[in-house]
Amino acid sequence: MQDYLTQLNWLKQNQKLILQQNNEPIHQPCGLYVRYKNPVLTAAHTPLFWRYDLNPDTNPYLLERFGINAVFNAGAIKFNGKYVLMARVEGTDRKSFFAIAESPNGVDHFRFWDHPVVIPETNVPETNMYDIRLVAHEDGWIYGIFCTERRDPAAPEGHQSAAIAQCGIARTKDLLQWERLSDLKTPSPQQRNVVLHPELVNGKYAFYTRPQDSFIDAGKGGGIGIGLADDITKAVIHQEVIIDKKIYHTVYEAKNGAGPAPIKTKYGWLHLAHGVRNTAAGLRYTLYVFMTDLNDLTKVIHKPAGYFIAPEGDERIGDVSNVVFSNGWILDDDGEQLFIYYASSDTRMHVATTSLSILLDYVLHHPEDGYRAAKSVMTLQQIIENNLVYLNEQACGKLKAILAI
Ligand code: M1P
Repeated sequence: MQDYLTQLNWLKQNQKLILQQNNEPIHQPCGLYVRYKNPVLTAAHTPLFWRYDLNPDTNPYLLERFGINAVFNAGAIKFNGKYVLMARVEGTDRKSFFAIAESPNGVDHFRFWDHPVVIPETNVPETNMYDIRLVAHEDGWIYGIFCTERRDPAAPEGHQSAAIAQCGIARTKDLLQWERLSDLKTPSPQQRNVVLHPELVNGKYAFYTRPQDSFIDAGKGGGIGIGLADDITKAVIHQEVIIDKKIYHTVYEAKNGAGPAPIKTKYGWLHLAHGVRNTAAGLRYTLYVFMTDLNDLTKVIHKPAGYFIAPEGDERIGDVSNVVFSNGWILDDDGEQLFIYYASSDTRMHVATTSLSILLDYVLHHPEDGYRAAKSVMTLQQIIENNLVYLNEQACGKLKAILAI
């Protein structure tokens, strides 16, 4: 019994250190956002009473009975004044489920609620569910749009990783009780990274989609699409229009996918997405930003070149290395402070903070991709030329002095 208590105390103290640590901002040279020193959620944040049978009679060695492998790809929402993440919690058995953690300030002290979220199954139960987007829709419901995955029934016995991914839909008013609706039907054999637009479009529900040919490869499909469904309870999209396609030699050449639901601004709808490119070391996932027209959701009106957030330092390493992925952000009640929640390498959750003003400046003014090296050089030459003219003709002495150091 003494050993049991010593071990339990050690576990408790270790977790306390993680749960109570304050986060520290790390300013970034790009100026676009601030990263933070510590991840906001990890497997170690999950309650001990999830992982251990705490009864010494039935677990005399205090062994973990339910291992948690990773906590990542969280949907996000501000709810009852708290910053809420609905994370993909992956057990050591590889199955994912959703669990909610909340923080008083959005950057640290995230604590899991006592119970995981129970999402009812459909009559064809999925094997796995993940990557939920939380969308406070204008119809008054909070929707959870997630990936639902089942083994491909047509796959031969020897092929045990062939899966079919589709979009699951559930809704709630309190984040506690969830009503499961029919899975989204689209013309595509596979769907992942589906996101619900927060407003009705001509009285219909608009979904951002990511049609693809097979489970991993986008194939001839791919790109971020959009489609309309008449009825959210039995949502069917008959036609998908690709609004942001994959393009050769970009950070989204292999595939891409919508991130959280877009944010409405006076200039357009602001989108965060992930783009995937091929490298000799495997796929590399980064995040990028674009804006669509307020009156025509199919029209991309601004798109900075390249990535907005890429994996850095420890973020590069994990179960699926060289990945950042985001399916949750929170624009605070002041309409300005923005919390971007992103996962690194399918292992842990981080936050980056910025303001809507900065993000708008970025999306409106950052140079667009010219798709050729020569165009990049022209863009750079223009920046240099503008700077030289400014420094020679208008810049004040103090600015010149700083640059001279
Ligand atoms: O492993 C990286 C990501 O891979 C998938 O994203 P996509 O469908 O764009 O390839 C998702 O399974 C995601 O969960 C995962 O983080």
